[in-house]
Amino acid sequence: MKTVSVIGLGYIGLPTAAMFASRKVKVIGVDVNEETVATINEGRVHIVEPDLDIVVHSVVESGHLVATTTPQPADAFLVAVPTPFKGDHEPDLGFIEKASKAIAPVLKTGDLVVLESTSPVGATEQMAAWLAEARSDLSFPQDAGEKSDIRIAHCPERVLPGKVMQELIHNDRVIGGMTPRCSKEAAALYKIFVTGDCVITNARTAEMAKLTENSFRDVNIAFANELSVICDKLDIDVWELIALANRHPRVNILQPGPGVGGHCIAVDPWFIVSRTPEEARLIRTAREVNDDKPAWVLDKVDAAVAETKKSSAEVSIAIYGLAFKADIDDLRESPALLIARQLAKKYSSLRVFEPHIDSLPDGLEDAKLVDAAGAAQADIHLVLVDHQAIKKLHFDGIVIDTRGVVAG
Ligand code: SAJ
Repeated sequence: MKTVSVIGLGYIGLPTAAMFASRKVKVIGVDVNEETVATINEGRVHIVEPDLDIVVHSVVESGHLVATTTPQPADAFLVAVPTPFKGDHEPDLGFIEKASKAIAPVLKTGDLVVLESTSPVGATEQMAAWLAEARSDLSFPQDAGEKSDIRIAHCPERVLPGKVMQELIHNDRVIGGMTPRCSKEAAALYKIFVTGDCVITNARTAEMAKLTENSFRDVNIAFANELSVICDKLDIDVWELIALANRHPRVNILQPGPGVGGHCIAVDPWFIVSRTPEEARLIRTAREVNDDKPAWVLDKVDAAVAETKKSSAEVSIAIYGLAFKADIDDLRESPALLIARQLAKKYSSLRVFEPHIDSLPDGLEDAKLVDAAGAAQADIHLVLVDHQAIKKLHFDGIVIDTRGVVAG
C-alpha cells in the first residue's frame, strides 16, 4: 500500500492513522472538523490516549501523516466515523453515508475501502451501495464479485480505551471482506502493523462479531449489577459474594458499578436489538438492567440524606469520580456524570473529587471540584469510580460504594 487514507480522526481513526504512519506508510487523515485537522497538523492531539501524542508528534514531523478536510486519492480508505443511535435506539448510519459520498469522487480502480466503525449487520453492504451509486463508472463487489474494480471489507476496531496503542498492534483482527479477494487485501493492509492474527470471514459475520463481543460484556455486567441490587435487599455484601463465587473454576462474574458507560458497550447491543427485536430478549433486558442502575444509586443517596436528618440545602455530598471507568479522564457517556448532574439539581452542597480533570463540566456549575481533604468533610460519600487515587482513600461517615472500593 503506497498511501492509506483514514476517514474520521477520532478515538479510533487517529491512533490507526498514526500506527500506519509510524510504519513509514504515507497517511492522509481526513476529518470534517477544521480544528481537529489543524491540531494534528501541528503535531498535537485532541483526544487523551496514553502514548498517542508522542506517536502523532513524530509521524507529523517526519511527514508520514498529513491531515485534511478534503478526501484525496489513496490506495486504501479506512472509514472510522461514529455510528450513534437515533431516538428509539435505531442505528444512525448518517456519518458512514457522508464519508462514502465524500470519498467516492477520488476512488480509482484497485482501491480498497474498509469500514472500521462498529456497525449493524448489513452496514458494509449499504456502504458499498452508496459508493456504487456515486460511481457508476467503477464496478463493486456486490455486482462484479472477485473481478470488481473496488475491494470492500469490514474490519471492526476492538481496542480498549486507555490501551489503544498496544491493543491496536497485538489484538487479533476480524476481517470480513465482501469477497475472499477483498478479505485477502484487507488482511495484507492490517498486517503492516498488526502482530495478532488477521482472521478472515465475511462482512456480515465480522459486523456481528463486534456487536457480540460488546453485548457479551454488557450482559455479564448486567448480571453483576442485578446481583448488587438483589444483595442490597438481602443484606449481603455483593463484593464478597462475587469473590466467593469466582473461586469456582467455571465462574467469572464481572463487577457491579453505577451503570455502564462509554461509547460502545451501552450502544452496540441496541444494534442487535434493532435488527432482531423479537429474538434479542436477553440482550435488550441486559441493556435495561444496566441503564436502570443510575436511578437505583440516586434512590440510595436520597435514603442516605434522610438518614442524616438534614435538609437538601444543608446536607453535603462528596462524589468520588466522574469518568466512565477507572483511571481515565473520559467523561463521555459516563453514568457517574449522569448521577452527579441529577444530584446537582436537588442538592446544593456537592463536592466532586475527580483527580483526572481541572474543571467541572456543564450541569455542575454550583458544585465544587475538591481534593481528597475537601471531600472528606462531607456528610455522605458517594463512590462512583474506582480510580487508583480513590481506592487509596479512607472514608468516614455514610458511604455509598457503587464500585466495591471500600468494602472487603
Ligand atoms: N464496567 C463495569 N463492570 C465491569 C466492567 C466494566 O461496570 O466489570 C463498566 C465500566 O465501568 C464502563 C463500562 O462498563 O462504564 C464499559 O467499560 P469497559 O472497560 O468494559 O469497555 P470500553 O467501553 O472501554 O471498551 C469496550 C471493549 N470491549 C470489550 O471488552 C468486549 C473494547 O475492547 C472495545 O473495543 C470497545 O468497547 C469498543 O470500542 O467497542
